[in-house]
Amino acid sequence: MKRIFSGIKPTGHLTLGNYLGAVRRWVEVDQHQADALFSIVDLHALTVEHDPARVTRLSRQAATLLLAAGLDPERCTVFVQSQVDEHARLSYLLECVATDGEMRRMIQYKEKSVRAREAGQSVRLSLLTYPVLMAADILAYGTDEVPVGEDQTQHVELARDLAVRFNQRYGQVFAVPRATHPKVAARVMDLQDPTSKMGKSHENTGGIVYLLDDADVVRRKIMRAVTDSGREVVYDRAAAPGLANLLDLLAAATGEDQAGLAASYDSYGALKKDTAEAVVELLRPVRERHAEFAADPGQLDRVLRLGAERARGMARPVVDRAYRAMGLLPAV
Ligand code: AQP
Repeated sequence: MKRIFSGIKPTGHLTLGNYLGAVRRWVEVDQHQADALFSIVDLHALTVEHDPARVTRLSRQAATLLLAAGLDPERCTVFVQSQVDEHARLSYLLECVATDGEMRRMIQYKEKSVRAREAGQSVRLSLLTYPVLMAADILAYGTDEVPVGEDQTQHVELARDLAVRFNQRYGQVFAVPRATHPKVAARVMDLQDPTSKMGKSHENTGGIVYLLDDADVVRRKIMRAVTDSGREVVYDRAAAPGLANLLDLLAAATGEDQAGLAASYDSYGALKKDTAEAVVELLRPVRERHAEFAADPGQLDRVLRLGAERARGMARPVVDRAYRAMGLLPAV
């Protein structure tokens, strides 16, 4: 059976981008057709300045939201990355396969290191190396497919490169994974700045729809979305990115196609109103179920304990093989 791995980092409250780019597919498709693992990748949240108590809170909230969105622990493995030591064990080995130049070319490193310096903060070494940890997350499970939003393409490519290089040098240990993206809304843009991605850790929250936003807040954010200066409703990502983003959201929520939707509107206001209602309805069941799951924290603890046990059982043999292949003595 195909193996799928994907993760989400607790750097902020989950957004509509996370849902449409990743989580919805995990729920609707991936957990039904593969041996799938979904992880709260909390170690990745430590690569920039962080508040420990907040990371703890956000990790639990993210896990609760994954269950609320419909991940079924009977069908798939839901776990917290830091509870499975194999990720960190393998990461070091892969650091011995990756190169310094490869790391410095990563777009997210370039962007975030500039941001940290501008904020007067030092750049953590882990910000440079975390794509290797992400490769370890993926490769430790013999993963075939990694369902992610478009922003993660470069990181999955790195995981592929490291798997191929490792296998060539030390013998066949890793499956070579590939990224998969949703057909629609693979890159949801910020409603206030439709040229940049809607990201959960971004500071300006006015253009970000969070999964736990009240319905009225969602409506307000979408009604205030920055649109383009024309009058006609067209689907053109380059010339009219604000409209294209709204059409992507409406298409993702309704299952219709963007160009057809564009042709059926003659005003921006009507498009915004329908998009707002469609998104509110899309998120309503997730919010409602989140409240139910949040009322029973013991259940989450049980799911995560079982998930970590299962994940360890899958990762350990792969990582042990990698240790032996690199010449390290087996543990006695
Ligand atoms: N805007 C988005 N559109 C489509 N997919 C998205 N994803 C994230 N944002 C969008 C996908 O969600 C999964 C988990 O994302 P993440 O936790 O790695 O990143 P984030 O939500 O973007 O959080 P940050 O901290 O704000 O990240 P940075 O600043 O690193 O981008 C992934 O599959 C991702 O593709």
